Amino acid sequence: MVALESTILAHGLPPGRNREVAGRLEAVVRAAGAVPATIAVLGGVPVVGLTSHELDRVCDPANNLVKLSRRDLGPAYALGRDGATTVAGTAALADAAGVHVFATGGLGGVHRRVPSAGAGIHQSAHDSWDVSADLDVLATTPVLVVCSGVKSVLDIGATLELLETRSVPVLGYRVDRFPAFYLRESEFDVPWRVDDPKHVAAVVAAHRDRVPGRSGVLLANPVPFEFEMDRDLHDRLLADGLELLRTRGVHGKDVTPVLLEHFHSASGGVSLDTNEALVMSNARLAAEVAVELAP
Ligand code: PSU
Ligand code: MN
Repeated sequence: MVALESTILAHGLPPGRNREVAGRLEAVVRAAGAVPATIAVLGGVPVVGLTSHELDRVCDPANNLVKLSRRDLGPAYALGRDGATTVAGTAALADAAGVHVFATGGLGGVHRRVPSAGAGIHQSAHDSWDVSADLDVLATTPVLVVCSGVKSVLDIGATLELLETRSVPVLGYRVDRFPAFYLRESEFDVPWRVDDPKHVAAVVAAHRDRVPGRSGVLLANPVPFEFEMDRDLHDRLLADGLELLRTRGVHGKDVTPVLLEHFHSASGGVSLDTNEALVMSNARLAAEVAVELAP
């Protein structure tokens, strides 16, 4: 089985497109011989393996789904809410349901410096404490997360340092450099390179069965060549996006959705094609590994 998250659907992609991608993700997992399970909370009940009807509900903006990290699950259950689970929320529910392979777009991480109101004063995660719970969940939950690295809107170096501190193995799929979501490469090397799903499965099994602790594994799969964003366009959008956060005073759980929406609208949809291509590629690879891991 392959778990799929719902925040990317409800808060990461625009209405309409989100439902198409949801269907295509499930299809690509099935085509590779695995069973997809998209995860969300509906009416206060965690659902692992949404039906087509339930996917419609998650993707319809009229339903105003809450973004649910792991810490938000209890309140959402008790208050009977509909919510889309982030990597952190999804990984926790997948593990509880016995699903240990999970595909997403980009993992959350340590946020980077945002110039703040006072000239010359900078705010980084060091001051804001904005570090995604995705990292903590990956450090404590035995799931394989397949993603295209972390979003380039984050401090990639700091995120990799934290993954090392928390004992999460980081694998690059057929690459030597850690990918940066919209871009195939960041300036950072991957600690380990693997070149086929069999080897990924072997690493996951060894980590799970022979290494003490309960951390997950991160498999970084770069966006397919033909869908990588132009680096200059990317850098421009990022600079404008960070400025937007500052002028609008965006913080907390809204940072990631606002930045992604800025990329999508300011690039005239180019970043959407990139985002869809990378998450599809991750779902396919996750399914290939899940098949190798199946007894
Ligand atoms: N990858 C995507 N689109 C997304 C996300 C990841 O291609 O919308 C979401 C994931 O759900 C991830 C979340 O867990 O962004 C990170 O949010 P935050 O930085 O608030 O933890
Ligand atoms: Mn955050």
